[in-house]
Amino acid sequence: ASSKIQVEMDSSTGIAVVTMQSPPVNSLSLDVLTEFCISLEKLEMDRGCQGVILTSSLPKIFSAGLDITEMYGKSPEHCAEFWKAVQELWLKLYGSSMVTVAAVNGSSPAGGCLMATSCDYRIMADNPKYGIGLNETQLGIVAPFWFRDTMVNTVGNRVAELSLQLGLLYSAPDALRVGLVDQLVPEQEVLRTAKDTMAKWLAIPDHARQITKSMMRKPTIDKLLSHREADIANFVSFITKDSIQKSLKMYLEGLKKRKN
Ligand code: CO8
Repeated sequence: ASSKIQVEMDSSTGIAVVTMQSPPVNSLSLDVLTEFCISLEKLEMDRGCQGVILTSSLPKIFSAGLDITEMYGKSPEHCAEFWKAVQELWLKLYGSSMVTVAAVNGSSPAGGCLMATSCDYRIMADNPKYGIGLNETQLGIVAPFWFRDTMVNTVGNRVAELSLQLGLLYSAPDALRVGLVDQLVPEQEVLRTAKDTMAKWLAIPDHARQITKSMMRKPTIDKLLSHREADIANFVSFITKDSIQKSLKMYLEGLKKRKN
């Protein structure tokens, strides 16, 4: 299979650019999640790598989030395996000891937003057509507690509550206003700005920064680690319900219809 996650390591700067390249929309299938996890694991072990910039090769889309077809019409066993891979990627990214910067060069709904908010810093293209947020309720599904926690840790409880209940997708300017992203720059400058930002983060004594990051994030990570199996069981029983499968079907059909 051709690579869906491209890793470009610059050993002179210690920065790796990890590019999602899974057309048409960089949705996170089981294959993509697995490859992504392995790439992050390798970088984490690489002593020469201190920072990761996460971006997309697709114009207009950072990531469409989880691949809905992995959750629709699949066996409970498949759903469990898929969910375990989603957990694994989040644990690796949110818990990374490296500096992580999201170069959000397009729309980033649901799981895409989760990945961006799992990074230490977010730079987004200043295009109001690009949306970012946890829109799960709009699909009739419920973002799990660790999606919520990641959101709360980024924007605070009030904005997270509005955002999650209403399934809000924020335009880039609105995302900046509520603190969901840290900075907007013109589209062609997203990656360069991410590199400049990374250089500033890497100038901080790394050991102190790592311990501080861990102090901030460990309680959130430990919560999932201690409820991992229950979270999988909960996902599987929820997603395989007839009513939820029906919602997903309607949503998928809506996505397809929009085009014609
Ligand atoms: N999964 C699978 N297929 C997708 C997805 C997706 N997330 N998103 C888009 N596609 C498909 C479309 O159906 C379409 O397929 P086809 O070519 O066969 O018609 C193709 O990709 C291209 O999509 P669009 O034509 O819509 O492309 P656009 O460039 O017009 O728009 C967007 C791109 C903005 C990304 C748009 O596709 C979109 O909004 N997608 C849906 C995003 C979304 O809502 N994702 C939510 C996924 S759920 C999730 O991530 C967390 C779930 C937590 C589960 C908790 C349960 C307990």
